[in-house]
Amino acid sequence: MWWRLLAVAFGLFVVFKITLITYRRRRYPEPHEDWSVVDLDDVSFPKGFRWGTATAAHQVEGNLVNNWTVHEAAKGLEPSGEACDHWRRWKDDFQLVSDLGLDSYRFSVAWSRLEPKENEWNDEAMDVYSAMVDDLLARGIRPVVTLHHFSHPDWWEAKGGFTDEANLPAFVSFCERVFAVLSDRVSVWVTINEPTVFSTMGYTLGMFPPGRRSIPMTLRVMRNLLRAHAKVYRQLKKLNPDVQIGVAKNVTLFDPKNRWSPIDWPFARLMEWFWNGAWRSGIQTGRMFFKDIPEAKGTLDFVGLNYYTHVLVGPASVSLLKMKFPKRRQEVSTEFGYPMYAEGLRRAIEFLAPLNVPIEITENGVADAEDALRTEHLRRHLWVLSNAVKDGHDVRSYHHWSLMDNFEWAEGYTMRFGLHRVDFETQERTLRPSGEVYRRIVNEH
Ligand code: IFM
Repeated sequence: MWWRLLAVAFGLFVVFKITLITYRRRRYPEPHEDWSVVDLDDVSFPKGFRWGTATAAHQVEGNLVNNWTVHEAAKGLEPSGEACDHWRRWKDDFQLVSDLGLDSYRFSVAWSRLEPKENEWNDEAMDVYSAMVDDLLARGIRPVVTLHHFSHPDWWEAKGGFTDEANLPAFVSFCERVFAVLSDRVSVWVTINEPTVFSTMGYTLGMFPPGRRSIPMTLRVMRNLLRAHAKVYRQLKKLNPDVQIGVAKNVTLFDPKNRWSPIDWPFARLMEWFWNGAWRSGIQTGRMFFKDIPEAKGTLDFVGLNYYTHVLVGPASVSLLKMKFPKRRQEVSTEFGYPMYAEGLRRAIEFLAPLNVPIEITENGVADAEDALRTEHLRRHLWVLSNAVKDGHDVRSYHHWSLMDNFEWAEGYTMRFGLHRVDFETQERTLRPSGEVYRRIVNEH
């Protein structure tokens, strides 16, 4: 008798799981194109669509002293050092942007350069950023300024950085200072680059400064980043309501490693919520990780999308913690290890759409020293983007990461994301064939 009951219970369990998985597969599809039949030339973009490229201060400027340089030394990482020597070569680099025919350039300002010691301001450095803005505008290039892109002064880090809400006013006043000088000419601002990457890499995985591994601290930093964004947004809008202010959100998609597994599904959904959903609902509802942050509600004029990949997860594969990236059979691994999954760009756009603000693609690119994959990567992503725009998604720009090879954080100079190859011995920049392809596409559209 008992075995009959057991068989019935098992049967019911199997039916239940199959129903659940079927439902989830429908609700969270993971599309894959047959790229061999896609016409990648079939792209079009509306008039006014902006084409750009992006960099960040610590990755290109060189000779900075900040939380990152301290971390590089403490962990024995490759030092950022001179980087691309962009602080001296920026005019020539902007010529490269012009030569590509671009009309938008996203860069960040280095807080550690502008306020090397607490309350001691370097006005000469501010003049240089101001001259950069003038130069870009004279070239017909829209400057997009990021206020925090992973790096900040070491004196601020020593006080706890984003772990302590009491530190936020110092960040806000730095932002106000930059804004006071540049906002008459800069109309698009990114407060914080990739808040989830910053907090997870620095406080869960310990690969970014300050190299901690603590989930409670990660959550605290995530909330404080949202608070910081909200405070900066509200303060800057008071000073000049005409500018557009947003965040550059890294939308990494999480899919179950085994799509048949009833365990991998909830794991993927949990990761997705942690990485993407909590942030989006923080902006929508003013609540993040069970805490009220009412000032965050509605603080976006646009949302920046940094899209790179999807990550296949399940509890059995602690792939994320080991930074190992499984891929689907039909996918290609990029040099960074994660798969090329251009179809995910559409999903990332759809994820951000409920925020009801225009989307700017603030980053998309691939590490590819030999330039073997970049052209295909670029063309596939632009094809997906073109379809999303044709279908009515309000995406206004595309910024390729990056203008040139640069300091790729914990990976040092090993990961080459540039449209231009940089010889770090001579600082010579050479346009890669994929850069030429980008130039052609930009000029055709
Ligand atoms: O280089 C980084 C950038 O600083 C932030 N987004 C991802 C890029 C490539 O890893």
